[in-house]
Order: sequence, then C-alpha cells, then structure tokens
Amino acid sequence: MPRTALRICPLCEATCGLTLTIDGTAVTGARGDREDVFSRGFICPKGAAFGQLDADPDRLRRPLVRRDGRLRDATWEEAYDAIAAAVPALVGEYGAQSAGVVLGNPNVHTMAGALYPPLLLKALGTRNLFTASTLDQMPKHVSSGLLFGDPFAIPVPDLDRTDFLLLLGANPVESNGSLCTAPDFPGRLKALRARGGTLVVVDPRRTRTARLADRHLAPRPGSDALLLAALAHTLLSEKLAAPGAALEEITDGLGELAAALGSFTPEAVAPACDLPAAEIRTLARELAAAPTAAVYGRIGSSTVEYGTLASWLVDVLNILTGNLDRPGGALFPLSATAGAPRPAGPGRGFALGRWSSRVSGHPEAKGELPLAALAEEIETPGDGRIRVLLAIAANPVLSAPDGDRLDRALAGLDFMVSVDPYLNETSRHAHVVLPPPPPAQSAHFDFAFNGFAVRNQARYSPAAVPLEAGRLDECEIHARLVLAVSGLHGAPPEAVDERVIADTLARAVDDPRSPLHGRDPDEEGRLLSGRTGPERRLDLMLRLGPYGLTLDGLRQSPHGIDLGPLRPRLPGLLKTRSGRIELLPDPIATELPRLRAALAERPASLVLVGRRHLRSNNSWLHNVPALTGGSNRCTLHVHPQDADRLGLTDGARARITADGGSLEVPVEVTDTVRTGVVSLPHGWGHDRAGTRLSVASAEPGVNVNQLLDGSRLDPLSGTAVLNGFPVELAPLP
Ligand SMILES: Nc1nc2c(c(=O)[nH]1)N[C@H]1C(S)=C(S)[C@@H](COP(=O)(O)OP(=O)(O)OC[C@H]3O[C@@H](n4cnc5c(=O)[nH]c(N)nc54)[C@H](O)[C@@H]3O)O[C@H]1N2
Ligand SMILES: Nc1nc2c(c(=O)[nH]1)N[C@H]1C(S)=C(S)[C@@H](COP(=O)(O)OP(=O)(O)OC[C@H]3O[C@@H](n4cnc5c(=O)[nH]c(N)nc54)[C@H](O)[C@@H]3O)O[C@H]1N2
Ligand code: SF4
Ligand SMILES: [Mo]
Repeated sequence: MPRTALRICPLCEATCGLTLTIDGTAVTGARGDREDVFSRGFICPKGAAFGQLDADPDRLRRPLVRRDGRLRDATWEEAYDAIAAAVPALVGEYGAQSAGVVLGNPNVHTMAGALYPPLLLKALGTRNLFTASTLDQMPKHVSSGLLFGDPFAIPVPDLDRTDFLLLLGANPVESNGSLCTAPDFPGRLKALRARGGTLVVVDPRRTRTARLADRHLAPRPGSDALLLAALAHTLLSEKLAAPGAALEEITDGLGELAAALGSFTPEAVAPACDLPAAEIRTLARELAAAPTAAVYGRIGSSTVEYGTLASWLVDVLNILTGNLDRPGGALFPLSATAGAPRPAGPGRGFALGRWSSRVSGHPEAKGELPLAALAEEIETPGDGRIRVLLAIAANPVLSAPDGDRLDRALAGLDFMVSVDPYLNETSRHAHVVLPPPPPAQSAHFDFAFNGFAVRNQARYSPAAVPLEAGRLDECEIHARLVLAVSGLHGAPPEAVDERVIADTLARAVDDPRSPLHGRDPDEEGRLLSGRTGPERRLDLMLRLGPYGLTLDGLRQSPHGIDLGPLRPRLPGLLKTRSGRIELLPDPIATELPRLRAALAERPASLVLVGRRHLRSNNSWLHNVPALTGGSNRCTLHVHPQDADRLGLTDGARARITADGGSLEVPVEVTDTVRTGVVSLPHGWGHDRAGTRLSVASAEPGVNVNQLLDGSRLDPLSGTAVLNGFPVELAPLP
C-alpha cells in the first residue's frame, strides 16, 4: 500500500512543503502540502520531479576511492581510512594553509551543510575557504556587515504587505526567489498587484517576472549601482527623503550622504544606464510617495562590477524612504534557531580584509576568499600552496570562472575529497568521493533560509524513507570527515555532536541572556530529545532560540509552526561598533569614486548576462529527464536587431568570445533580451570524460563560465562578475 510522507523541498530557497507518495522505499509522486503553514500547497516542476531526482540511477550508492589512478567502488571504512591516512599527514608536513575547503550551494539545503562545515574548518585551521557566495550574494553580506555590523542581517521585502516593490536583477518567477524565502513568489507578486500595489522590475531581459510588472525598465547590464545612486540622489535633492525619527535616531552618516552621491544625478547616469533621466526621476518620486515600499536586488545587481555598491544602495533607498524595519517595507526575519535577541548597544563590528589571498592578495570577506582565485592558489608554487582540497556539494569546474583552468589545477592536487551524490565535472578529480543519500532518506530543517523568509515559521521533516542499507546519513558523513582530518579517525561520530552540545550548554548556562542561564548543563543535556546527534543539536538550538520551541513541538506540528509576520527588530540586531546603522562606512566611501569614474567610460557594444530556467538548478539537475528538454536549453539569446547586424539567424551557430576563451553556441533570436545584450545560462558543459551523468552528457551544452578568466571581481566582496561583461559574437559557417 502506498503511503504519504511530508518533506520540505531542498531544491530551491522557497522551501515548499511537499507530500510525497511512497511505495515501499520508492518515491512515486510529489504534490504540494496544502496544510503547510508557509507554502500552502504550492509546488513547481522541480518539486514535482522529486521522485525521479531521488531515484536517479546515476547517483552514487557507495564511496569511490582512487587506486592506481582510477576511482573504484569502496567501503566506507576504506574511504575514511584513505582520508585519515592522507590529510593529517599532508597538513602536518605542509601546514594548515595547504588545505582548502570549497562549499557549494546545496550546503544551504541540507542539515549537514549547516551543522558541520564550521567544525571541519576549525579542525583544519585553514583560511583557504571558498564558497558559492563569491559567485552569488557576498556583496549583500558585505553591505549588511558594513551597515548593520552583521553580514547575515539581510532585510527582506515584506512581500505580503508592501504597496510598492522595486525588484532589480531577479527573476523569481523562474528562480522562485533568493535571499527572500517565499513559497509561491509568483502568486505573492500577483497578490501585490491585486491589492492595488505596484511592481517595478529592472532587468535587461523581459523575463516572466517583468511580464507581471506594472513597469519594466531594461537598463544596460552592470549599471544598477548608477541607477540606484541616481534614485537616492533624486530623493535627497528633491527633499523626498524621509527616514523618519526612529531611523534617524539610530543612523550615522545621513548628513554626509548627499555630498557622497553628489555627481549621480539622473541626467549624469542616464547614458550609462541607457534609461531616460525623466524615467529615473519618476521612479524615485513613486518610491517616495508609496505608503510602504521595498527595494530588493539579487543576482543581476550582485554578480556585477559594482555589486557591493548596488547592494548597499538597495538598503540606502530602504532607509531614505523610511521603509527599513517597518511592516510593508524591508524587514529582518527572526528564525527559530537564531540566538536569543540581545539588547541594543555596540557590537564587535564587521571588518574586511583581515587577511588576503596568497597569490593575488584578494582581501577576505566574511572569512572567505574569492572562488575565482582557487585555481591559482592550487597552481602557484610556494609556501601555503593548496595541496589538499575538500569540496562539499560544490561543482566549481562549471560554476566558477575558467573551469578549464580549475579542471587542470584539481588534477594536480595531492589529495581531494568530494562529498557529492554524483561523479561530475568536479568530483571526478577526487581521491575519495563520499556520496550522501538521496533527499527522501534525509531529515530536513532550513537553518539558513528561515533567516531570510518573508514570514517567521519553523518546520521539520524527518527522513521520509529509512536509510538504505550501506548508506550513511550526510550528517554522519560530515562528522566522520571532521574526525578523519582531525586525526581522530575511528572515534564515534556522535562524539562530534556531543562535544558541540556540551560546549553550547556550558556557554548558555553562563550567559545571563540565555533561557538556560543558571541551569545545570548535564541535566539540560539529558532533556534534549532526538535520536541522532544532529537532531539533538537542532533541539538545543530551538530551545535557545527566540521562540523557545522544541524538536518534539515541531514533530507534533508536521505541517509547521507559524510564528507570524515579520516584526521590527532595530536597534537590537545592530552589531556595529557604534551600535548604530553606519550609512556611509569607509570602504563604501572609498569605492564610490570608482563608480563615479564609470560615468565617463564608453560602454561595450555587446555584453553577456545569464538566465535561469524554472526546470533547472545551477549545475546539477540536467541529469533528471523530467527537468530537461523543451525550452530548458543552453542557447544564446540574441535580440533581432543585434542578430541582423551580426548576420545571425535563429537556430544558427555562432562563436562567442570574451576574456577567458571562446565557445560555439546555438543562437536563439528573441526580443526578450534588450539590444546590446546576449544571454547564456550557466551550469552546462557536461561533456568532460570520466563523469557518470548519462542524461546530462547526452545534451551537454556549453560552460558559459569558460568565457571568463577569473580576473573580473567586485573588489570589496571578491565576487566574480558573471553578468554584464563584454563579449564578441560572430556567425559560424
Ligand atoms: N555564469 C554564471 N555562473 C554562476 C551563476 C550565474 O548566475 N551565472 N550562479 C552562481 C550561483 S548563484 C551559485 S549558488 C553557484 C552554484 O554552484 P555550486 O555551488 O557549484 O552548486 P551546484 O551547481 O548547485 O551544485 C553543486 C554540487 O552539489 C551536489 N549536490 C546536490 N545535492 C547534494 C546534497 O544533498 N549533498 C551534497 N553533499 N551534494 C549535493 C551536486 O551534485 C553538485 O555537484 O553557481 C554560480 N555560477
Ligand atoms: N529554476 C532555478 N531556480 C533557482 C536556481 C536555478 O539555477 N534555477 N538557482 C538558485 C540560486 S543558487 C540562486 S542564487 C537564485 C537566484 O535567483 P535570481 O536572483 O532571481 O536569479 P536569476 O533568475 O538569474 O535572475 C537574475 C536576473 O538578473 C538579470 N540581470 C543580469 N544582469 C543584470 C544587471 O546588470 N542589472 C539588472 N537589473 N538585472 C540584470 C538577468 O537577466 C536575470 O533575469 O535562484 C535559485 N533558484
Ligand atoms: S519552488 Fe523550490 S522549494 Fe518549491 S517545489 Fe519548486 S524547487 Fe521545491
Ligand atoms: Mo546562488
């Protein structure tokens, strides 16, 4: 008899609750859970393909260990023996900095990815940490760190209550949202318009999101910082800025802002943005006039040349219009596993560049170095060269600039471990591959995304299907990895969790702000429920959190616990040294002249931007038949006028060339992209030997990131410029 089980979808940031149909141990269907307190039945085609993804025959079932140059099936014991024999010895010989860690996107979609990488880094003692953030949202972490003292204090638009949403460089109808967790984002945008609100979308492509908007502006890519600066300038010069008493009282630098943004008039930025100045002024006036409004920018305003400035300006606008931290504006979520709120006051602050990368001297940001600089750190001889690499849920050969170079660099490592379900473009270089089980066999809690959700809520999914024989839970895979690199190979993996629990309890009972202050730590430890280490850690985090929830409480509410709409949290969450919002911090003030210089630059005649398809997810869903084909193809979108000018026709092949190399691509002529801009999706290029991706390799596509050489970065955040870089295009015979 088929049964059903609930599982939060781990495939994008929307975190929809799914009802899985299960026959034996096979997931035979997935539909939206109508009773889910947050997603209310919403599902997209990726969630609906959960069963096919879960059962993909190409998923690795057992570890692989390299012997005589070839990856072969191995037992877990052999895999960890190999790691324990290699990593501590190499690190002992060459030093802690000879180890590097790469954390990819799916870590934010697993419990293991939230709970263990910090322990792994601590065990290794290396500063060589590279994550997908420097291909993504690091500019936002940096701007939040500078403004609010906390790189994770990222305000999200109050989607369900706002009167006016200005959305830049995001296409949530296809991506389902990012740094703004909102199941059924499209439905929420339609509801905004239905209640009389206004949606303005800024995107060089007429996306499905732009088609829902009241107004769509299609600027030249890379110009968002200029556009946003001109909006702020207009608010200030037309005396429309009205932060309100509450924000004014806690904000430094309001007085200096007008001078800092002095040159960015709408007229001055109009040529660079390729937008009429009058249109920019109108937008600023509408933003100021709206009863409540939120400005929100994502990938297209982040992975660009002035990504940190654009991310900063988004919140400058939210502040100038008085919309930061108020219902209907942009608010800070409060997740159930956040520490208990602290009283307002000075904090430790946020510093950039506390150390730098060895080869090019890139400053660290949030403890990370640019992923675009990984290859040179492996290749360049000298003290501190990376010889050992641990890649967890990461496929940088496709997701980071210049995959060919990284591919060669990985091949030269002394030792590499991949924690990955697939043998793909990156993991094929590993000496040991540790495969996590399919998602139906894993428990789930959204440690990361609840902190960016448009409504406070908490939901827990136990594993829907028991762990298949011979498999290890991903949490145990990580815990054993921590032990193996620490020279504690063979110790029980629970010891890793019990240590964390003991340390956390010891701090909590000493902390006057903690709900456990003054209690007996051993007794509190015994009270924790949960069958596994990670469950017990989750229970403890919930108990220490702001709502005093427990794991048992979550289990008793399988569709989740609603914790209400977002509420104002200032000034309590500020952790700047001043204890205030620092509106014009030094690194920003120092970066503004570079933006000013951009006003005089002649724009390139053709630039490239990316795009996402609803049935894709970065580099790893091309192996699921239900999610491939149709319009989900790796084609180059070219505007008809550009196609005419360049002699290109729909369906023809073209050669595209940029800093990093050139590619042959099929052309799709479409006016959904503006003139002077072409668009190619990322995550393709599944044509390398030695992978096990039978579906993806049949329709490989090309790797757009081969067009980049890794030298274009947003300097403050080390984030790669993946959008708005110059390209040349020519027809192929
Ligand atoms: N040109 C261009 N490049 C881009 C982007 C772009 O817009 N344009 N976007 C960038 C962005 S935003 C991101 S986040 C990165 C993403 O790039 P990556 O961080 O490399 O992430 P993914 O491609 O999503 O998947 C990485 C790996 O995780 C594995 N995986 C899947 N599920 C699990 C799991 O449960 N556990 C483990 N351990 N592994 C798992 C997959 O098999 C895959 O090998 O790409 C970036 N690259
Ligand atoms: N279906 C699907 N969903 C996903 C993913 C996926 O690969 N597929 N990836 C997930 C991940 S890791 C992330 S980070 C999120 C990203 O979520 P989003 O930020 O919504 O990402 P995109 O859909 O790439 O939208 C970025 C938009 O920016 C536009 N753009 C490019 N350059 C510029 C510019 O200079 N200015 C402006 N204003 N716009 C510009 C592009 O045309 C594109 O429409 O999506 C997540 N969800
Ligand atoms: S929107 Fe995202 S979380 Fe929801 S079903 Fe689709 S992939 Fe899963
Ligand atoms: Mo991302």
